[in-house]
Amino acid sequence: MSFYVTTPIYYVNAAPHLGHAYSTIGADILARHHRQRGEDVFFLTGTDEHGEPVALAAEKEGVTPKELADRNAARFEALMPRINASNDFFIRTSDPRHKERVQAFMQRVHDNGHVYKGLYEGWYCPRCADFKGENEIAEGNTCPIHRIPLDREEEENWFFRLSSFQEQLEELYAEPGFVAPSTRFNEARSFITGGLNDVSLSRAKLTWGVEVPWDPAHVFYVWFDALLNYYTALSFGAGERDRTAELWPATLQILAKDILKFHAVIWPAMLLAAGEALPQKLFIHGYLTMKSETGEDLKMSKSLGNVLDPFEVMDKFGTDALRYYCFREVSFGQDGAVSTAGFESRYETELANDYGNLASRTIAMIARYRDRATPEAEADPALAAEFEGLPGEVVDLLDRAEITQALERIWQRVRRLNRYVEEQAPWKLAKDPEQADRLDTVLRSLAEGLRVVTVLLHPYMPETTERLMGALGQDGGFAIEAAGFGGGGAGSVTTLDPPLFPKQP
Ligand code: ME8
Repeated sequence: MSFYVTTPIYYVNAAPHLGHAYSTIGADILARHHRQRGEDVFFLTGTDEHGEPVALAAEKEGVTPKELADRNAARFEALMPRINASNDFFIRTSDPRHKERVQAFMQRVHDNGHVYKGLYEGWYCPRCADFKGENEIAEGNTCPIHRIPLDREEEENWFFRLSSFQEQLEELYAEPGFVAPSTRFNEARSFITGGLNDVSLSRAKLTWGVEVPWDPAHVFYVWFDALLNYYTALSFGAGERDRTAELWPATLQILAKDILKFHAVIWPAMLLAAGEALPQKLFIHGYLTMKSETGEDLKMSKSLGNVLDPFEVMDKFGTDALRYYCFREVSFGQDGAVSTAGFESRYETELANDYGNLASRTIAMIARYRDRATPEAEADPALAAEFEGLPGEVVDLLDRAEITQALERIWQRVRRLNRYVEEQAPWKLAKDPEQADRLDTVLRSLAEGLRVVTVLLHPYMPETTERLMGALGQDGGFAIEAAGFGGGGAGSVTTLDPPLFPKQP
């Protein structure tokens, strides 16, 4: 079984920020989870390098678009190992292999009769690289996302006959499924039921892009080139051979709501126009927001300047803490505010106290009372009952990309284990030789519970969980089958030094 997951490809007009890390970590958590299930996973991310957003930013900095793209693509590429993203490939749309595939694909769309030449006139946002419909224009002809004046554009373009896919797209949206969560599904469907107009496919004023093969005076409008990355990458980025036939269509495409229209409407229409299968599902997450200078919660974005630097956060708290925080604080699928104070508070109360302390205490008690050897005793059936069905719940939730809800279920058990320590008070049992068997049971149960949550937390916090698994002396690995309570061995523990989440000075 294969699982092909993608993130948007990010514009190289500036350096990466936490919003980009967020989508990528979300996709990574799912990729790692599906690897735990033994599936053939392919995880793609990369950079979107053509078009006006990049050309304009380069002009402003006095460099060529290629120079700017090289500089910033390197930053995005460096972000991936830094956030522990396990992407199988990093695509850059300036890659000649991508460009060649875009031309071949679009030639097919052309030959199938879905393009024509026409005159475009309308309002255009150079930052979105998007022509705005009448209902997408903010006061004073400004862009509602970037809050900059829109340009009035008039040019001769090649058009894509989007309108001719009206019926097929209505069918796609007849039943929920293609887009999640349901609010986004409804929004996507309303774009379609509102009636589709043909869209520009090329630009004659720009040179920074992929040449239109049947009219080299034009380059493709950047979105056509960009969306195709999901498809082209499989032919040259998935190993020695072309793996398109095995991996296409994508299982899951992750993106934020800012680019819903392109992915939910234009993208399936392009695929239909070329006779290709559609992705199985698009999951649309919300925005990470941050307080602006005026105290408003605004979408974190390069142009608004209210960004949290993921590198700084990771330097201070570690990569796993960032990964955890993002998906704990902001429910995947909704908007949510992040802040340094919120981050520090979760680090302290949840990572250092709930999980880190549980690990340190459990290991310390096994070391002290049982000379480092986890007792062979059977685990407590009452505690086992509370873990019953947990792996299945997590699998079901992650099948629906409910990353935050799955984390919450796991964390409920982390908290349960802490209460178990308090209830059982092993330090009291240790004082009474008649309670030796009970102490064995309690210590074994704690080690086992900790092992189970650690297997399930592995996709969220890969480094921490590996370290803890080593310290527990467990070698059962991270396969999802290992998440059954009672399946662990009687490992020999090692003290965690430093602790998993050291207290911050
Ligand atoms: O739109 N909160 O690139 P982009 C959450 N190149 N996610 C955020 C975010 C925030 N504040 N800010 C950015 C583009 N993102 C196009 C995409 S795809 C074929 C082409 C994430 O650099 C989120 O995934 O503006 C969003 O959809 C994406 O970055 C936009 O990145």
